[in-house]
Amino acid sequence: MRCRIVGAPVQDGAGRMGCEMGPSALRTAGLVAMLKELGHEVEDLGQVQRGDVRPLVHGNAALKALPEINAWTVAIAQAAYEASQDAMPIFLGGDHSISAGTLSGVARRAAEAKRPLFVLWLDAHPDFHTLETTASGNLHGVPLAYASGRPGFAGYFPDLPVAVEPSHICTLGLRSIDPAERHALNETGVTVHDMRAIDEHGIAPLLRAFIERVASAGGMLHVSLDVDFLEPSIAPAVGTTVPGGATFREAHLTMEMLYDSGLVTSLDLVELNPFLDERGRTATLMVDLTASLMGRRIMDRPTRSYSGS
Ligand code: DIR
Ligand code: MN
Ligand code: MN
Ligand code: MN
Repeated sequence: MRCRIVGAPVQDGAGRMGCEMGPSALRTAGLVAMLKELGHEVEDLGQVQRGDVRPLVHGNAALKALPEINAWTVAIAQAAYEASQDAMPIFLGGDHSISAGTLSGVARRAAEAKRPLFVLWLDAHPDFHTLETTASGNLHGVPLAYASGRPGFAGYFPDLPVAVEPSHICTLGLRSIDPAERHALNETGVTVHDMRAIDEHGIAPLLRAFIERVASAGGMLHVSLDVDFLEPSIAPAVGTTVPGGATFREAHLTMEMLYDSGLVTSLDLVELNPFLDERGRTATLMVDLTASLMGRRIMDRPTRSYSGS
């Protein structure tokens, strides 16, 4: 497969500094060499450059860095659209606000290809706040709401070329949801598998059911992997750790099943804050998980190929 690496060194969407070093840490942990070892053709496009910031004032006084995130989203959406032409883009965050741009760009690409876009959101949080409902004001808490066309972003975030259908979104690993997000998730019909569902059923049947839906719809699949999806004891380098996350094997199994599906057309690796790490162990784990998503196997398994690319 042809992969394009796109660095998006955004930190203004998180509550603290450090995520701008995320792309460097993922590259230092050997991302490009790993992809080449697995037989992929890799092009590293370097870092997205943020465009000009214009003043923006919103009624929610808690919002942080709205003009900056608006400008980043414009630039990342365009970069994502371009990088997804005849290749699988891998976006290196940066905090999760980058996904406002990556989803916008890949949704535009999918619409042009006349294929439905599905999104797998691997995260402790749903990031489903609007600009009105976020209490922290950290804009890494809004990208999924923006990309799925929830109201209230017009004039503050760039106009979405095409929204992701909420019924095509599956969140997996949730364990920290604010009341407004819980309400909106129930209303919009996003598929929600919280940690309790994973405990009760196991991760495999939940993920398999979603993969089957994507396959039968002939969909493209964007995977957005937030470091805090993982249990903090194995992935400490994230600003918003929440106990009780996916284990090492649950996370690798998720990635291995996604590889076997042949459906993944784009990937975000987000929220890595190398400043909080011990010797790069979280960056290394994120690269190893990407390896499982891109074909590293323990023993061989049958794979299917649905995607045209
Ligand atoms: C919380 C935390 N829901 C917020 N969100 C985080 O600030 O809106 N997202 N940490 O990644
Ligand atoms: Mn997130
Ligand atoms: Mn999160
Ligand atoms: Mn559908």
